[in-house]
Amino acid sequence: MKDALQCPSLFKAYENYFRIGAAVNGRMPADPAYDALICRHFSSITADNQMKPMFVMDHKATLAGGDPLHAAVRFDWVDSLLSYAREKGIAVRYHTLAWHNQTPRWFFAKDWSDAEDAEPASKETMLTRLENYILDVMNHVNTAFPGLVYTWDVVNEAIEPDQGAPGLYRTRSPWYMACGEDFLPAAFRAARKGQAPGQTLCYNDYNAFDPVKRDAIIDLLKKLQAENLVDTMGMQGHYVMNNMDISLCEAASRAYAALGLNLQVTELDIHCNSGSDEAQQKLAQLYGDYFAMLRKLKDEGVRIEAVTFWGVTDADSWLTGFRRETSYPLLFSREKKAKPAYDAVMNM
Ligand code: 9MR
Repeated sequence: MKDALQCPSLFKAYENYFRIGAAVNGRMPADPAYDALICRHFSSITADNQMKPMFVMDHKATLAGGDPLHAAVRFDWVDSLLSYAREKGIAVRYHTLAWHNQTPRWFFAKDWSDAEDAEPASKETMLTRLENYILDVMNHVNTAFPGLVYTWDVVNEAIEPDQGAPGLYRTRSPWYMACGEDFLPAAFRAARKGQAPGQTLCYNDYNAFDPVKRDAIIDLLKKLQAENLVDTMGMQGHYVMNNMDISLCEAASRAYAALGLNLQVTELDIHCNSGSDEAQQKLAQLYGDYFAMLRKLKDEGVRIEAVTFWGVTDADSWLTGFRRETSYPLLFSREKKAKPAYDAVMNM
């Protein structure tokens, strides 16, 4: 395998199709090898964690502020990555504004208490807090870093068929528990107010290829579209090599595009639990077929804005922890070599 820094640029190869992005963590910008790899191969970055609510909402300052409707925010984590992106001329997709996970529980408490049994805030309070938070983040980012962010994950992972509520909403989300489904249009309305020209507003979810979940997401998207609140469907794309079905990915992509929405693949990886030649060849075949499908859709006029890998090399992948076995899911190896999957994606 060739050193990834000796290989032709991924994003340049895809310049006529869509942006090619990667999720990056807070340590990568200061690591010369990662910096070089990111700049060579990616034209978009997403923070894997540090732009999520738990890294932005400031409990101490919120308590000190004493305003029951307005959480205090801090932007040191956000700004450090945005500064890096600006310096390197790389566009940013902002992940994420409203999510059930990685949002502090005190944000949902009446008096901002962090106690497990704290009294929850009312629906009205939560809808106001949501709007305030979204506008604080968007106004800050768009003022301090104009033109850098091209898309916002406004709501992440609100549909969950296993939890079975009408519309198949994720009922155990603190957002759903506080506001029912009304938090979704409220978040997008706030984001419409905060967005800068040229930015798209995205609904983002995993297993978006699954027909049951896909249809529930489509119902949601239609409701949002009735108020012109959403521009882009973000299909995360956390796949598993042994059961990935590209025809379902294609069918779902077409169904979302048929609504008139833009499309993004936002968190691409394909779990593969072996680094053997055979397994990595199989992974390469899947990646090749998947990208051929995406290029075909783009050629047919589907507006694919970006395809983002969830990590730069196999060493950065969340999958090894999540699956409790070593995963080899991306295009670049732990040794920063270009894998057969890289060649397959470049073979166009
Ligand atoms: O990659 C992220 C990992 O470091 C965090 O521990 C995890 C916490 O939930 O979130 C991971 O990123 C997730 C993303 O924000 C939303 N979609 C699923 C991703 C993988 O879990």
